[in-house]
Amino acid sequence: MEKTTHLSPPPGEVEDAGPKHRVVNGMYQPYQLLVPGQTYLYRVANLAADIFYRVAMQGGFSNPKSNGKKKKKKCHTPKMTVIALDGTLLSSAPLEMDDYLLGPGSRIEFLFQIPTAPTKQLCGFYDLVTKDLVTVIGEDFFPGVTLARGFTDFDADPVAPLALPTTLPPRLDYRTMPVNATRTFNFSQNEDTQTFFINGQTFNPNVTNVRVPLGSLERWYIINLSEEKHHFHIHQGNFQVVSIGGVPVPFTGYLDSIMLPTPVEESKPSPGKTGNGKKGPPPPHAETPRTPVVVEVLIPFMDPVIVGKYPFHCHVLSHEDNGMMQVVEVYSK
Ligand SMILES: [Cu+2]
Repeated sequence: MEKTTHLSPPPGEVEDAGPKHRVVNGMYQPYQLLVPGQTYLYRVANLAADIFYRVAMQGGFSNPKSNGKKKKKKCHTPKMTVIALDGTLLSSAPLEMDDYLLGPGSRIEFLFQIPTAPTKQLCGFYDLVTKDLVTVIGEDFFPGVTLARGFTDFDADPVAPLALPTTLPPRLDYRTMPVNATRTFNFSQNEDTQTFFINGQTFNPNVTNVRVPLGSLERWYIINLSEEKHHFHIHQGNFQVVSIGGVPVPFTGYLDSIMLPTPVEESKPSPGKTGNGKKGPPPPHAETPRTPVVVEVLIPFMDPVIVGKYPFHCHVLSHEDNGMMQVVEVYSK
């Protein structure tokens, strides 16, 4: 943000529990003026300890010069052209996104281009926002808010829009390589004691949980057994997401953190049918079962600089600090 201001948060918005005001670069709703036709690169990092963002761009209000003369028309908000996630360029091509779930520690870099004529498509502002988000089934609800503002400078001379990139250097797809080991990690928690576990254990800095010979490619199945979102993060490198809930994920690049979805509520059994084809009572069931979602990743332990011990953990800090962390050691063969 080039031009910023400090604004007092509106009174009455501070909650005792839950997220407080979201600040960007330490400021509440900083703003900048945006030139029609100009391309902007936004680098957004979630540096919060324990909240999630669903970031998006959102435009509003058509040309204010038409105020009072015509009805406001819906203006056009371009998509985010994402070029990097978690500090790493995507593979082969940018991705166009409407929004992106940014867990603690996650980063996104995207290009955003302000439209030019026809003026009716220009918005009066293009804000960086976070959309409504639920992180605990039935509980923690983070309402959407504006994070940073961008006001269209209608007095500026428009610039000719640059052509946005359509290609990026290709990256290695690890699915083409042999896997040396497969491991499973269950993330769970005890609601009563607010203790958090990986494979039933809390963090012990004196224990090395995983030992990996340098040069290995490992397949990790990471499973969230609790009713709260967790956010897996590993130090010293990144990984490729292969599937989520058994559904293959196309290769678009690497991450170093990923949200672990809460178990999926299975669809309720459909009402049984009686012999005459009419709906009968539903089949008996005690509780609606939930199926854990398996997140499958491939992790390369190949760079000699990572030899040594380092952690992987949930990036929600209150979870990590209350047990949800383990130590991996990469050793030279
Ligand atoms: Cu967590």
